[in-house]
Amino acid sequence: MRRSLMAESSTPPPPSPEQTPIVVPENLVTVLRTERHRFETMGARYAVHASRLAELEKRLMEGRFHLAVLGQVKRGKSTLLNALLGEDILPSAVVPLTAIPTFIRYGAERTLRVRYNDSRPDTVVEDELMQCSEDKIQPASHHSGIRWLQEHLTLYVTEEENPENQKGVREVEITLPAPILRDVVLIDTPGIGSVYRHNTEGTLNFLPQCDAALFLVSADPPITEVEVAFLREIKDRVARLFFVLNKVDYLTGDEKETALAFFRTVLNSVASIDPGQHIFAVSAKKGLLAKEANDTRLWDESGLQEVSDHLILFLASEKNRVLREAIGKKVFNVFCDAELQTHLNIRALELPLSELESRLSLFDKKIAEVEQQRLHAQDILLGDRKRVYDTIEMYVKDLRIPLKDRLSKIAEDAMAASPHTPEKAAQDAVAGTIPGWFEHELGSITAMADREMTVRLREQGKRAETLIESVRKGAAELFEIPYHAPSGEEVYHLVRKPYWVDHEWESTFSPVSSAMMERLLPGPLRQSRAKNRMKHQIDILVMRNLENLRYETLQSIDAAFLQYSSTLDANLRLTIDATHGAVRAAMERRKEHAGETAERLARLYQVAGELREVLQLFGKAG
Ligand SMILES: Nc1nc2c(ncn2[C@@H]2O[C@H](COP(=O)(O)OP(=O)(O)O)[C@@H](O)[C@H]2O)c(=O)[nH]1
Ligand SMILES: [Mg+2]
Repeated sequence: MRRSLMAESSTPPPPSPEQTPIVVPENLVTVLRTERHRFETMGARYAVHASRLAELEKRLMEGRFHLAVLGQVKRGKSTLLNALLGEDILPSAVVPLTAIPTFIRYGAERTLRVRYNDSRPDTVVEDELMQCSEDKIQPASHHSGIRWLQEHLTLYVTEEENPENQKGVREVEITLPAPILRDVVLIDTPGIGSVYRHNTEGTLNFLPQCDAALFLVSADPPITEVEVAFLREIKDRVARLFFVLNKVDYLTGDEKETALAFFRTVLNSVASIDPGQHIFAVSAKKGLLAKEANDTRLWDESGLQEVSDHLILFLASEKNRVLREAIGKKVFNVFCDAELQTHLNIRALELPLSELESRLSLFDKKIAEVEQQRLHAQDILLGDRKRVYDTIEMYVKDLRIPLKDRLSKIAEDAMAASPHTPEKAAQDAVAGTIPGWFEHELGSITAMADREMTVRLREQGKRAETLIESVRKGAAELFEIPYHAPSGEEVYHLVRKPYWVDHEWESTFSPVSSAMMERLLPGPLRQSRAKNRMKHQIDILVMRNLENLRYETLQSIDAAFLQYSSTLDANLRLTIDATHGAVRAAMERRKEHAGETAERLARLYQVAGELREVLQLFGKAG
């Protein structure tokens, strides 16, 4: 499975009227890390909370805003990224490979990771030079460290060092300690408008997975037709577009204004795009020089400050905020669970034994009911999956006839145009059409599957959250514990890490047995045989490729459903374990080691106090 769909729920229950919303602390990552370490020292019962926090931290990092930089080759994409990063790390003035994006993420160290198309393990390169000199970074070693990483990168992403991607690279990821990466994952993409239509389609399918894209043209030459055609295609596929006119250092002040106005006009009139405030004129080259020379005047001149301010402002106000809020709520839930568990533990040590036993048996009943409801929810989910499946199957089935007709028409036209080599001409025409057509369909079908799943999984998320909540609430009521219901409006999203897919669609006819006898046939008969043969070949190609399309899509739907339902199940289990499991375990232990009870109680009170403080960080007095 190459395309990864990942669903996640973050659906707290509906807020009750007396609830005040939580405040996600500014330093969420620090809180996450500190508390995770604390849970790790608190014994086996708190290990699960530690691992939930670790998981959330990972998601917070992975879920960061993805910004792709697009444009034709040589417009200055890599130079612009280098300038924003403040390091000359991406190779510039090279021919990039058509299907390999470079992801640039935050990391304390400079590293390079290469992922392959097959199951080969990733190649990981760590910048030893930088690491061993970390305590005393000298300019010389700093620069050689960067160059060293750039040289390695060149080995994988350039046509020159890796012609036609012989190394089978799927994507490259580098990590750097550049400040801008704290908010965003930057993606250097190969150039658009290549001669191969399906490579452009690859870019188009990649875009919906990104949160925004920055489209770069250069002042010299002005925007081209290929760029305009590409803009028309992308404008509805990416959530937010920024426009940058690069290389304005070639122009005088007046010329720059004229070029910018021209860019605006073209966007408006030819591509029907109103760039509004999201358009800039820069010199990436100056920007990079400025960063390297630490020259603030030159940096201002380069125009890049405006771009980075604009990006950061935008990032701060949209997805990152939503993600932080969603993760913040989950983190808050972990603390609520830990607190509930601690209080339940205290009650299990304080209540008279007989009382404890009778309440626990009521709790057993409650859990049995929840178990029933869980099974019911799973049935609903299976039904949902089937409905999404059916939609896809139907869609793919309906593609067959029109596609066959279209390819036949293309083949017939080609045959008519080349009477001397009709079969070869038909074959080439069909082969030239298939990859682009299927990449495009894959894009549409994936978008459709995403929409279908989002609706259904959202409902499922609500059901699961209600169940979890009923366990927590049931426990709190049974054992008379003050209780924080996690607050906040529902947040649900289908999370997908951008993924560049370079499919292999079958596009050539299978070899025809050399028809020696056929040459003896009269002309018209020969032609009609050739035509039939071609129709048959088209049938086969359509069938096989549609089957691949169908299989690929259903696989990713399956993976998403499986991932989603196992996450929900795991969450419910964790809650049951943190409540019912905790009380039962505490009771057993109390019976076996009556002597330790006082000491354990003291420790639990201390933990409860600590957790109260953490909950206060979220604006909850407890
Ligand atoms: N004059 C000038 N040249 C630039 C500027 N930005 C990039 N270049 C040059 O344009 C060429 C292509 O740049 P590169 O970043 O590799 O473009 P990419 O193919 O879009 O990644 C290189 O020779 C750069 O030095 C700029 O702002 N001004
Ligand atoms: Mg480049």
